[in-house]
Amino acid sequence: MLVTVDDDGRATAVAGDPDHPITAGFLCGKVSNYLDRVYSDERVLHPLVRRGPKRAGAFRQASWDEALDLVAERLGSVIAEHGAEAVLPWSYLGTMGVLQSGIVPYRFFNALGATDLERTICADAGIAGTVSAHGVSPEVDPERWPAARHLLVWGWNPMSTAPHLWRKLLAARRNGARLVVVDPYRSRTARVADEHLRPLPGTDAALALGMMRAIVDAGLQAEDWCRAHVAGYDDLLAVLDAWPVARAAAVSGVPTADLARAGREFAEAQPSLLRLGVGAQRHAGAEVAYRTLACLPALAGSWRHEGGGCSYVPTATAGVLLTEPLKGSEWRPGPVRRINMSRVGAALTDPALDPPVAALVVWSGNPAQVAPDQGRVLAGLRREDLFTVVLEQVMTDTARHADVVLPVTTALEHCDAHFSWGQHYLAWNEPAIAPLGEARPTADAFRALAARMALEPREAFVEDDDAILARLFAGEPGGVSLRALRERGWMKIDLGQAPAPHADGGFGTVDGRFQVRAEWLAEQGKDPCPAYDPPAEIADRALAERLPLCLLTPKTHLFLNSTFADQARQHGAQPEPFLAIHPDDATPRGVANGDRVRVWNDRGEFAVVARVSDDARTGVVVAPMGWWSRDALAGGLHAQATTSQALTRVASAPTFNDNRVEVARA
Ligand SMILES: Nc1nc2c(c(=O)[nH]1)N[C@H]1C(S)=C(S)[C@@H](COP(=O)(O)OP(=O)(O)OC[C@H]3O[C@@H](n4cnc5c(=O)[nH]c(N)nc54)[C@H](O)[C@@H]3O)O[C@H]1N2
Ligand SMILES: Nc1nc2c(c(=O)[nH]1)N[C@H]1C(S)=C(S)[C@@H](COP(=O)(O)OP(=O)(O)OC[C@H]3O[C@@H](n4cnc5c(=O)[nH]c(N)nc54)[C@H](O)[C@@H]3O)O[C@H]1N2
Ligand SMILES: [Mo]
Repeated sequence: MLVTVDDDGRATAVAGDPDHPITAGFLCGKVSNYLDRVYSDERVLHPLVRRGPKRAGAFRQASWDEALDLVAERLGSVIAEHGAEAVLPWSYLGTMGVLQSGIVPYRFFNALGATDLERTICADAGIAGTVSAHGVSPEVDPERWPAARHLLVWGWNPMSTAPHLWRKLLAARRNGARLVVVDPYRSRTARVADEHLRPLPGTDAALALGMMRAIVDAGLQAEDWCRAHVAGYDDLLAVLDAWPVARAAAVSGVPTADLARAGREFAEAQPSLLRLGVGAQRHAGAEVAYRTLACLPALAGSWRHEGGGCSYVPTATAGVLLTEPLKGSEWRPGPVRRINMSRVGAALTDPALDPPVAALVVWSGNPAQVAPDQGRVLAGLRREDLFTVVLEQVMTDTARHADVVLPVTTALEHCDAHFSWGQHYLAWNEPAIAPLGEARPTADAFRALAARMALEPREAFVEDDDAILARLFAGEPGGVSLRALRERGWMKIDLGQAPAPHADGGFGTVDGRFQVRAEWLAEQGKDPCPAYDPPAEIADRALAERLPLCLLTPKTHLFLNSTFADQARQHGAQPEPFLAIHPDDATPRGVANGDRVRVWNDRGEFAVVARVSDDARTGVVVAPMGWWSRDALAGGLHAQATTSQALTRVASAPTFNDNRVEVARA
């Protein structure tokens, strides 16, 4: 992003860097008006201290000194009473900057000996599955995607959620590639695809097994390549024996002929690319599902060709900045307990938890909207005996429940280095303007707090951004030097990845071969082979009697999770949450388009406006996420009030889309 700053030091424009090979001069609908955020009336520009009960959300302005003293004193008394594990940090990637989100805040909690947060809310179940099969890999570089001739987009809505990568897919389409989307919902991407397969949620592994069986039935598997580069190839063939196409069709709800044709086309139309999103890994069996899905491009031999193979989160390039050694886990006084971030609702309300969570510190995240089982999360945040500190740019629903809000800078006001979720570049974040009001970079706020609490080792909190970055980049990770990154603003990570990185194997696994079997699971007595590991609630027939509909809560087009939902342009274009419901499900319930409906299950309920159309699949309703409590029709609650805190069977990740509900006219 390029920022124009006037002589008075005010930013006047933001634009995409035209030279950047991915951005190519274009900013997405979320950040193209980033200045509206920087200069928003909603910015928190001074420390705030709560007045009155938590529900009231009333605050008074305080000085940094007063706020820091208060936090230091309250955290100190929590630790004196319950021990440091009574302090729970909660954060995700509100910024992906390694300084603000990662290194410095982590130092603070490690030095305290606080509870360790297990951060798996996003893509982890799928990563566990794909890494088991590929090892750590750069996967298929998006800059190679235009060479692909067949695009299989699975549980991913890039037109909304990755508009820059979408343009690489469009380039492939201009070159003649066919686009097939696998998604129960007609997302924006599905709407413009050549073909749209609509499985029941959580049945993707069954669908993939059927597609692979169709490939083998037609003799289209890449036999020689698989014999050379796939460990456990015979195990895969044995699994497929049990998956006739008709069985896969019955489980997934995708018609037999469509399923079989999609499988054959993926093998025939080379180079073929499977690109996974996060959507299909939000159910109990998700790790197994992504491990099984990864077998499809291997069986088809897609990896032989430039632009062919499997892509998800390119772990080798995303992981090139080794922040772990700089986070100071060795300063912990001993082993600390772990709490999964998707179970924050339980952690804040479980009376048996010992020690209890007596203090919560949130940065770079908004658990009041993004964590499952919203009713429990809010009940926890409303505990008057919970001391909550939130470091934020704006008054989110989480911040409104804080005891102390510390104002932090936006990306225009601080320095950082960013990794990428989906492409191979590192980005430098040069501060363009001075911090607004009394806002401080998140890292500096934690440094100040550590000084107030006299945390050891002192040097860890004296070390400035430049010194930390110098250490992080000392070995020029991925061939990137800090000096070059700073000068240019962005640098491609070079891990020596070839145009077709795994054409001759070279996977990041023990023997360099693609691994059909997950030996790490076999050691735990679990089935190591590709399989259909069913979702929990979706596959529960007894529950389906009472709660017949599956609810999906994907991303919206113009918000970034809950970020930007407060901004006039984005909110104006997406003013209210909705529930997409198929006419076959709406009609028997007397629900017409535009009706207000009530959606509930045993965890909670919310009210929303129905959009009746076949954008939703029969049996599946869809309520995209991200709106704030003030946009809710009742009780400040959204679809998140119904989502489950249950985790995936392997990899301890959330199961947002493994969720049964019932709907009625309100
Ligand atoms: N505009 C916008 N962009 C974003 C974000 C945002 O909130 N808004 N968030 C960012 C983040 S944090 C992430 S992780 C990425 C995620 O980006 P995506 O991976 O695109 O995330 P989702 O929209 O959650 O899910 C994609 C699709 O999966 C479908 N889906 C749900 N359940 C299933 C299933 O069981 N099987 C199959 N096959 N499909 C299913 C949904 O209907 C949805 O259309 O986007 C990033 N970019
Ligand atoms: N139902 C349902 N729930 C979901 C998902 C879903 O698909 N469905 N998706 C999940 C996924 S993939 C993800 S990644 C999570 C996202 O969960 P979060 O990361 O909690 O999501 P955001 O709503 O984007 O909140 C980020 C916050 O960080 C703040 N922030 C930005 N920059 C900075 C900074 O420099 N310092 C500090 N201190 N704060 C900053 C922003 O103002 C914003 O309020 O949500 C998950 N929740
Ligand atoms: Mo995410």
